[in-house]
Amino acid sequence: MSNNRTVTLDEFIIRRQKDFSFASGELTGLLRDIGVAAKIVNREVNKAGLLNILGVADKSNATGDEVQKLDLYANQKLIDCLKNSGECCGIASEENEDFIPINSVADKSSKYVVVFDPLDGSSNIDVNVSVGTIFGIYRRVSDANSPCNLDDFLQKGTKLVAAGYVLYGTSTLLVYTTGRGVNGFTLDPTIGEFCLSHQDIQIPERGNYYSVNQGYYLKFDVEMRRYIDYCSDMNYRLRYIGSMVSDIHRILFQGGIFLYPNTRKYPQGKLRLVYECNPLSFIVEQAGGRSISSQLERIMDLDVKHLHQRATIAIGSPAMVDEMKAFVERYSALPTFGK
Ligand code: P6P
Repeated sequence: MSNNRTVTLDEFIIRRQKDFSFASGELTGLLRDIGVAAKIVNREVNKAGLLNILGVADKSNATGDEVQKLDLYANQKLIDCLKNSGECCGIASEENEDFIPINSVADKSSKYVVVFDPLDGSSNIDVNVSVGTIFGIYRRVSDANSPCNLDDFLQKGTKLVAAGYVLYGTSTLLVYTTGRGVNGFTLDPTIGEFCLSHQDIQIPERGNYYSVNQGYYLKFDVEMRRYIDYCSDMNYRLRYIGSMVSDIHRILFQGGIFLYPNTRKYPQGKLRLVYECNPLSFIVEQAGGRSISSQLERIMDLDVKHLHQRATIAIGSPAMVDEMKAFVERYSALPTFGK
């Protein structure tokens, strides 16, 4: 692909499909539909302050978080785009308690299901801090001639066929993988197209950033507190804006480690495994990074028991996640005095 010619997301996806003769084009269609939904959400995110879609929608979502109006808008747009495409047979969203079966369009039974967090970090919306959409795509495991079922969504991260995020920041970026590397596309508002801007993204081996909610320091387990002390001793810089997509995006591009360990309030961790941790772990691993839980298990190997399951996570540069793992193993092996 020539270096200076504009390559749109659509063109890139179609070209990549040609690499796989057996590709039916469904995944291509699905990725393109998500790109369309992202453009629609972006349009509203960018003018949210001008419309009456700021503020809390006096609702709470499947996991009890207050829902911002833009959350609901983004959720509905993604559902509408995916419903109309006929490219997927079911959806699971952070905003919906249960999964949503999608009837086949023109009797074409789709083989994919989509999981997403329509607007992650939404508590930042009212203060104009960047937010993001996270998605993952699985091949269905249920009978192709029947509606999708819960098993289609409770698959390990290792079964993802594609994952991505859209970051609505100073510019709007869509980053995705289909298991053959990670590529980033910046929305050019003058032509309304996502254009290839970051080809074959590789996470730095290590970086100078660590990203954790330092406010919970005293609520972390002692070995995690000692590791965070170590990050400070190493003069890593703390960067945390409370928007997982934004915090991890920085680390994907500049290196570092993002941590959301277990706390007293969230003994299983706060972040959701299905539509936050697994898709972002697939992307970071495809870019050469690592993603494990505070219990040092690979995130993408974790059993998925329910849609809104929470997980602890340490994700980022390989050398730094390996360092954290070794640190916690060493500390946990010490006698229990002083815990
Ligand atoms: P805390 C946003 O609500 C979110 O789900 C993630 O985007 C973010 O990383 C995390 O929660 C922030 O949580 O407890 O630090 O405010």
